[in-house]
Amino acid sequence: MNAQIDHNLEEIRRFRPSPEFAAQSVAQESLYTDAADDRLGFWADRARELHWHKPFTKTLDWTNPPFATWFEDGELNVAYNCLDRHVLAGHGDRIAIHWEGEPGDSRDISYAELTAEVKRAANLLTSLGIEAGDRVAIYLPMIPEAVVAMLAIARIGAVHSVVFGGFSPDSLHSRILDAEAKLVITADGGYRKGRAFGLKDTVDAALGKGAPSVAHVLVVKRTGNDVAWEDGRDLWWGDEIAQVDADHEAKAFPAEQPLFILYTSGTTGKPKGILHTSGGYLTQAAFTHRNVFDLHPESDVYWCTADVGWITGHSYVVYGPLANGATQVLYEGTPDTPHPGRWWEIIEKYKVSILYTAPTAIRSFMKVGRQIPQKYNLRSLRVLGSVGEPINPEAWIWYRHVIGGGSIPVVDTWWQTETGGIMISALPGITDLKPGSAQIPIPGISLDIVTDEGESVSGTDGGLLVITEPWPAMLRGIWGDPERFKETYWEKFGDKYFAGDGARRDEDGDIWLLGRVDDVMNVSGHRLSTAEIESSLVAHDMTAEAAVVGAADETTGQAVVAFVILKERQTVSMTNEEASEQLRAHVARQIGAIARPRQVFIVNELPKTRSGKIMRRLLRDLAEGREIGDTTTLADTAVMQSITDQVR
Ligand code: 6R9
Repeated sequence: MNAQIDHNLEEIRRFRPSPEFAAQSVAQESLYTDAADDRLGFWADRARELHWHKPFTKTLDWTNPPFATWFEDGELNVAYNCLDRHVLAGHGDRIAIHWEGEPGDSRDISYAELTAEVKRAANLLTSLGIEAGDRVAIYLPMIPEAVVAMLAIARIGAVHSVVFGGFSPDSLHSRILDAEAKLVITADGGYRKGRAFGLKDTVDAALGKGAPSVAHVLVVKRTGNDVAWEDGRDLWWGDEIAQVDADHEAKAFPAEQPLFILYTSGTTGKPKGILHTSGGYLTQAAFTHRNVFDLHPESDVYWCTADVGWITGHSYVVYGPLANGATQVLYEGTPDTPHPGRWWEIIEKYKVSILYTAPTAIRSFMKVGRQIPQKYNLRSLRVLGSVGEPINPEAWIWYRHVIGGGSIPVVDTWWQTETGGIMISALPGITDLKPGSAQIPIPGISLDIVTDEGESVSGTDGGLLVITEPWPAMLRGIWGDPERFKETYWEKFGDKYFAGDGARRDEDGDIWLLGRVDDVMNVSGHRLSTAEIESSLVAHDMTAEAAVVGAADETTGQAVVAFVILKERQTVSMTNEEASEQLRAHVARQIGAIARPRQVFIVNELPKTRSGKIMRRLLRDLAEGREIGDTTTLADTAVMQSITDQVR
């Protein structure tokens, strides 16, 4: 266990909900008792809070594990639940989205307006030949059209695959191919750090590598920069949407209709297409969003800072908040553009009351200092949330005090792309909060911490986090690869879902997450696979061999550190610094800027076991400046000394 985690575990502060907060709390203690008495009945009741075109009679079918179905014989329309339902209930004038562009342009969109736009977009998709079950790739910046596109696809029973706008042509290409997308929705560009960046050009490059399934590319005009155009294939979103009918009736689809695929890094190089379906997913997204954030839709202004390219953007920007009729902020750009107080300015402008963000962002604000947020009026805030990686107690306390004014709840939420919705979190208004701990499973979720052999650990021992019962928003599989689904999550323990995280309980039974136990890194809350970056490095002409580790980093949680052996002929023509710089740029180009290694060390050897496995644990020791651990299983024990000499 590393020093930081040891430090976390000594944390003993507790914060009881204030009586005023508890008195108005959405969540009630009875949620826990109801779920404990009748878990499936509890989830069925939550599902019935949605609108069903055809009510379900069956809750869970787990007769063919690990393939679950929830509410199987029911029928609903996900977009109807997020839009029409609120308009019909008389909330059409309520703002759904306060959109803020990075350059300072903004748009307020009511539920009635959002519904109207989604209806048109649904008609447009249909006119382009998209049918229920077809896959559509979305490669957009954080603009309202991203939300409109997702909901329009859902409305016609098609399946979206959102690819984060920072991914490279190669990454986009492999995702389009894997899902056999028929259509790509993109923009001419977007704004980031004060500059317009191209998106359509990346789509062109991706499709240039061959993508026979793609018939059309719909392009939203955002930045107005020049784009190449392929007649017949490329269409302007604005032109097309003006020509279609404004009316669209939401048809019912089965509860298990696929809703989206979202790719995430695994332990091998190839990203996994995580598949989510409709009824169970929406049930858990809506329930957790309402209760974990204490959402009062008539008065709150909610802001989740995640990009729609990540699962947090799916469940807690699009589906959870809109299913609950929330008013939310959507922001296009970076936190420090055009000035370091941009986020706080947005909170003041829209009177944001609930903020959901990541520890990496909080730590970077801590570095800049409290004098920046202190210039703004943040008194509208009443709930703060954290997601993506463990939040260290110092950051938790800073968040509560500097951003939250010292007395409002901070909830740390543990979950994954695969879980679809929040699984572990305090409920503000009920739980005594403990900085650094994600605390307890939400009502209706059953989990455990087990040894490598699958036995429950005793007391406060560390172990592996498993989910012991199926849950509504669970992934239904890996797109096109049922075997990999079984192998990755179920083979290890048979009937329990293996999350890939280490965890332990403290004396109170609260859960502390201890980080990934596999070769997946967590950089600024984004999952990256060591294998994927290694294969990118090795794909470069000058690389002979590469090993990648995630090293603890004060700001980003973990950082990518690479150790590379160059091919013989290269070493003469270039300095190590030049080679290292080229390789960093190469990875950023191939995978995306998020994967760019913090450091690339050029070395002559890598530490390997007799069976030839690279011992990344030793490289991590080195990258984190620790004394090198046990080297006795190395084939050549002198290797670490020689690498250390080259690196330090
Ligand atoms: C939602 C999301 C999932 C992995 C997960 C874990 C880490 C997420 C966390 C956390 C500690 C938290 N993680 N939230 N670790 N405390 N509150 O981040 O999904 O991108 O799939 O990542 O992130 O390691 O296994 P995803």
